[in-house]
Amino acid sequence: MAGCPWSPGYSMAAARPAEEAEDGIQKWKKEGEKEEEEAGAGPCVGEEALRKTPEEGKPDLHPLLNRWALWFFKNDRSRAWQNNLHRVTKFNTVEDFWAIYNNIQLASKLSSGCDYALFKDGIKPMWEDSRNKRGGRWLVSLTKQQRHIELDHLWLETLLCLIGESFGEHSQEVCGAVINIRAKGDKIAVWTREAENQEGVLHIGRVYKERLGLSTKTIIGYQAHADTATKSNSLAKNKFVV
Ligand code: MGP
Repeated sequence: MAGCPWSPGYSMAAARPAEEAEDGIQKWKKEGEKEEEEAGAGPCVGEEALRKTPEEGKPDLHPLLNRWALWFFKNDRSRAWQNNLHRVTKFNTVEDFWAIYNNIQLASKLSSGCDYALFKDGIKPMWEDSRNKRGGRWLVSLTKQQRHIELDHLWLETLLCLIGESFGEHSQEVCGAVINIRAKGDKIAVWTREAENQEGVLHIGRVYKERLGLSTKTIIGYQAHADTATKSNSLAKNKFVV
C-alpha cells in the first residue's frame, strides 16, 4: 500500500529483537552439532534434540490476555470512510507488540488525516460495530504544540493501558483506542462498549487520566458514539468528565 507506515518486508519473526533470534538459532545449531558428534556411527542418542526446530529453541513468549488488531486509516476523500480503514496486523504476545511498535512509524510522523487504532480482535474501530454502537469514548484533545513533545508518549501509554488490561475488572468494557492526526489538533481516545455503564466508564476515565499523567486541572470528557455520530465533534455533549 502506498504511503503505508510499516516496513513492507515486515514479519513477526524477523521483527523480534535480532540478538534474541540469532542467539536462539545459534544455540540450537550448536546443540545439534554437538549431538551429531556424540552420535557418531553408533545409536541415535541425539535424535530427539535434532528434531527440535529453531522455534522450539526460543524462550517462552509472554501471552497477553486478549488478542489485539492494529488498524491504519489514511484519508482519501474519493473513497467512503470505511474503505480508508485497513487492518495491519494482529498480535497476542508482549514480544509481538514491541516488534510491531518498533517497526511502524511514530504517530507524530504520520500525515494529517491519518489514524492508528488498536482494538480487541473481532471489534472494528467504527461506531457501527455491535460492540461499539452503545458505547462511547474518553477523548483527549491535544494542542498543536503537544504533537512534538507529548503525543507519542501519550499514545504509547494508551496502548500499554490496553494490552496491560489496566482497568481491573472494567477492562472488559474496553473496546480499543484511536489516535487521530489532525492539523487542527490531534486526538487520542479510549473506546468503551457501554456508555450507560457509569461505574465502569468513570473508573476507566480516572485510571486513564492518571496513567497519562494529566494534571487534576485538565478535564477530559466521555462522549457517547451516538452523540458523536449525529453531531460534529465540538458539539457532542460530554456524558461524563474526570
Ligand atoms: P474523525 O476522523 O473521528 O474526526 O471523524 P475528525 O477528522 O477530527 O473530524 P470531526 O468531525 O470529529 O471534527 C471525521 C468523519 O469521519 C466523521 O464525521 C465521519 O464522517 C467519519 N467517521 C469517523 N468515525 C470514527 C466513523 C465511524 O465509526 N463510522 C462511520 N461511518 N464514519 C466515521
